[in-house]
Amino acid sequence: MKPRDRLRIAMQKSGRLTEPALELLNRCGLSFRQSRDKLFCFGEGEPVDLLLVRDDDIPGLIAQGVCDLGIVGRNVLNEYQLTAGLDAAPLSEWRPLGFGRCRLSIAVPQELDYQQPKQLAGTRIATSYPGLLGQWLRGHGIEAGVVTLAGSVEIAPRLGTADAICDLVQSGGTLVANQLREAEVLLESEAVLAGPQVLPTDERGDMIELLLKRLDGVIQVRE
Ligand code: PRT
Ligand code: ZN
Repeated sequence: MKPRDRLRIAMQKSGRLTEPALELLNRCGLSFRQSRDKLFCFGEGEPVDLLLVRDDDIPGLIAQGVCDLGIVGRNVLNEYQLTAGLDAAPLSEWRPLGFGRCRLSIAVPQELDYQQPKQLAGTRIATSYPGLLGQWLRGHGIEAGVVTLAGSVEIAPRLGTADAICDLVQSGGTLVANQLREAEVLLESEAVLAGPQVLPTDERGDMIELLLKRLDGVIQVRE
């Protein structure tokens, strides 16, 4: 790959994390001009550009070295680490960013008298997070069917394609609307700054260190 002298950060193009991520970068003193196709934002002062993509693509872009850093949910980062395979470059969570908070939870039908994980044995659980769910099930010694769905996970029990779900929960409103209730929390998530485990040794590494310093200042003020 061609060496780059500008830092490139991947972030969500359009979704829950877009606005707070841009605001945070602005508060770190970075400003951008968007390209016409809205896929790229050129850094105006500092040599830092943004690549605007689907959140699910962010860990892979960092692992491939297409981007140096990414702003992504811990849920997406951890799922990638568990499912990307051994060849993929390992990534690190460099900083928690304090927005996009939610949890990855198992939810069961409201009428089920849920008491303990053991009750999930032999059930089918629908999820978009087969890696994280599989890890939790193994950790609890539970054998259950994992039904991987790309979206609309919460309606699977009503459709009869699953007995329970494992999905992101924030207010809990979606669960209530689907007659489900939270049974187990697998992961507390928020947006994080993700990057390679080892920083590049060129100017980009220096730029990352500077960015981390500014980020720590901004986060400290906010807390
Ligand atoms: O297009 P792209 O793939 O980039 O977007 P996306 O649709 O995959 O992502 P998006 O914008 O929905 O979410 C981006 C990230 O925001 C997630 O990966 C999480 O890290 C974080 N986040 C925070 C959430 C939520 N809160 C959230 N509530 N992501 C999704 N939800 C959904 C959840 O899946 C469920 O359908 O909202 C519903 C539950 O919300 P409550 O409030 O009803 O409990
Ligand atoms: Zn996504």
